[in-house]
Amino acid sequence: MKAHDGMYIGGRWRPARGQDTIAVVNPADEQVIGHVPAGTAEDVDDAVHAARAAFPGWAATPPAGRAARIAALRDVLAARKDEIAKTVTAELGSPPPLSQAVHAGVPVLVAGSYAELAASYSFEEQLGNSTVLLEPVGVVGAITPWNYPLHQIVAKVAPALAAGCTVVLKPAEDTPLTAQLFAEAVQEAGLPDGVFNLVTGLGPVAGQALAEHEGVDLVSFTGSTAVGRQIGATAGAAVKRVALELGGKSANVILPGADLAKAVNVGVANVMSNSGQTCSAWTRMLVDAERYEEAVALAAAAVAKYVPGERVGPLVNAKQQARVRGYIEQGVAEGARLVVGGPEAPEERGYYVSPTVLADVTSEMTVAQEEIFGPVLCVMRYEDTEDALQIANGTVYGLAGAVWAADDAEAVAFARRMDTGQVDINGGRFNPLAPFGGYKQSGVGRELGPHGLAEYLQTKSLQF
Ligand code: TXE
Repeated sequence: MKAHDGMYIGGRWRPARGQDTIAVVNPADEQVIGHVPAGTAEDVDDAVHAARAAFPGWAATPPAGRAARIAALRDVLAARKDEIAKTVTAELGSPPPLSQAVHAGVPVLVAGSYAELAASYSFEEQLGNSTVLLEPVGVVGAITPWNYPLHQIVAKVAPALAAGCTVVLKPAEDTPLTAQLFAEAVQEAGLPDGVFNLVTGLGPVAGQALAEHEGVDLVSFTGSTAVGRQIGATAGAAVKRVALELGGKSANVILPGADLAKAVNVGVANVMSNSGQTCSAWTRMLVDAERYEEAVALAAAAVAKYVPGERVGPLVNAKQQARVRGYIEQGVAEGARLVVGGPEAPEERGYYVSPTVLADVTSEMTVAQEEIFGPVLCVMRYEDTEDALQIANGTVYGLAGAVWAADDAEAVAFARRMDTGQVDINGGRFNPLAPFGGYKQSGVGRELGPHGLAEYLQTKSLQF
């Protein structure tokens, strides 16, 4: 795999300040496929300076001009879709069709939506005798995870650019090659030097230096709750803006009148996609007592079709594999019924985990409370609608969810009472304009669409 041995700073690839590198591993066969530089605090400092220097010019570029550059970026991402998909498959292990459709495809939609929003958004509004100006926050420090390597980057960078901010990105150490491809795309799209900068490196070194840098005005982080808490505290102490997109434990609520087979099959596909490494995955399936065993059987049959190495890829690394296997063991130890799958690794090579269904899961169990981040579905029984609501809302998280009912009105009535940021009603389709983000400990702030753009703006009012 092609890998740059420098950082993309100020519009060019420059040598890293330090000598250390990070090996990039293909999780499907455990082979090293490349090396990238491990950035230091000095690299981060260089990148922040470049972003600061570029900020006044980019902020002053009329929205239509910014929109044109974002549209050019979208076009490059679209033209290089195959290369992006191959790179994601190589460093994340995702099956090629998923890489094409989701990992390479969705960022084109998101970048396209921000090309349009940059041009159409109202950066000025009139309130009585005041003119309210919505101005870019400044330099954004973006820290992204590996689970959707390009989407996570574009979901932060595109709205930041649309708002008039400049960016320093520190991508996940597991998937830096996709981030380097993105930097190439930025260069090819002709964005002004320093508007986007990339520093690869380790979280506790480069990531932390970025989060703590006083030249950064807003930190946008997606990743674990533990690191998010730390970044939130650092930002709080410096009184700087922060957006956190953290974990989830979303409920797929199947109400008594719903089409059970459809709800179960779509629910299983949702959990198995990307090997379960999706923060918004519907990992808890809630079914009424009467149809509970039927649902478990349907789920088991659907999960059995997810053959490791074919329809479902490995986990990203050995640590995540061990963690997910540990959760399956713990679930069984705490009384869950293992229906299919289990903690044994299905392949000798590669960080695979068997697609697994745990039934008879109750809210007290660890697997019902903590984010597993693997191909593991927990099926839970409820007695009545109030019980279902209590179970659905009974975690510290609130990122996404689904409700299935006899009709949309019934599902919407239930969804209104859910403490969660996004709910799919009787199915639902991806909408790049729909705000995405957490209630409770799933995070702070929203990504995507106009709400995602607003995160990168600050408000000034002029009184007349
Ligand atoms: O996350 P980390 P990990 C959850 C999921 C998963 C768990 C652990 O449950 O099992 O987190 O994954 C950077 N200062 N999610 O260990 O460490 C790091 O380099 C600044 C949910 O991979 O949080 C990477 O770029 N940055 C999730 C990013 O943080 C630091 C996606 C995420 O890594 C840092 C991924 C520090 N001290 C994991 N330490 C989602 N919400 O989609 C690490 N980083």
